[in-house]
Amino acid sequence: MENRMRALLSLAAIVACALTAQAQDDAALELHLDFESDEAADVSGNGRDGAVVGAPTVVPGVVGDAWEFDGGLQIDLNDQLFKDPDRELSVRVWLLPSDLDTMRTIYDEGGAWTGFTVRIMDGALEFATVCCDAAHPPPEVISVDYTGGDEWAEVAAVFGQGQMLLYVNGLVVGEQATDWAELGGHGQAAGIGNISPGDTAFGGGGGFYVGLMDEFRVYSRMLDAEELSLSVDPMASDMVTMWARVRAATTPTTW
Ligand SMILES: [Ca+2]
Ligand SMILES: [Ca+2]
Repeated sequence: MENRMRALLSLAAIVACALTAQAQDDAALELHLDFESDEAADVSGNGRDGAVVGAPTVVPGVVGDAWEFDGGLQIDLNDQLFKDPDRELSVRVWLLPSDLDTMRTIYDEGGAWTGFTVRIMDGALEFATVCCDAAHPPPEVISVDYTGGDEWAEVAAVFGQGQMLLYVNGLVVGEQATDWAELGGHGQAAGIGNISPGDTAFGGGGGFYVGLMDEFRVYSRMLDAEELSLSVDPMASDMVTMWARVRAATTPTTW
């Protein structure tokens, strides 16, 4: 029995190592704020540290620590990446909002000509993209009821190939086709917890997010449901994925 427990622990360690290696090897991971200190340090390896406006409170989170956003806190992301065209763009973040009323901006990149914005609006979780016209064309919007509840949830907004998808805990909660295949370059960079300067993909301004936030990541590719489900139910799904990889690597032809 003891041996079996030891073997299981070893296996868990192998899976954890494989996942860590996989995450670090993801060339499309452009930004990762883990909120382990009171600085918006980018731990993706790309050096895109954010500029903190306000004073975060560091609290226990989903992975290590998280930040409490008090309604006067935001992170400005000024790297050129956040102004460049986006053929594919995904953001994922763990949220535990404490205020779902009015407008609570989670992520805003670009603006009302060309942009990508995720927010809470009067009890709904909303995701908008717009492109690429100075006449401010109508955005494409996904809006779903969001109760928030008392538990952390991982929200992901995915854009690419003329498609938008909104996920909560690895499940698609909204889908929308777009007329634009990509988001063009934009003068406004990005912000977390409120808008980047100017306006949003929804067309108007923004508002401060209130509540907890952890593990904010930006990718230059479309995340899929399977990988998003891993962080919600890691052992179950990872074991399947892990075994599939092992078998694929060790089995020369068919099985
Ligand atoms: Ca963390
Ligand atoms: Ca903006």
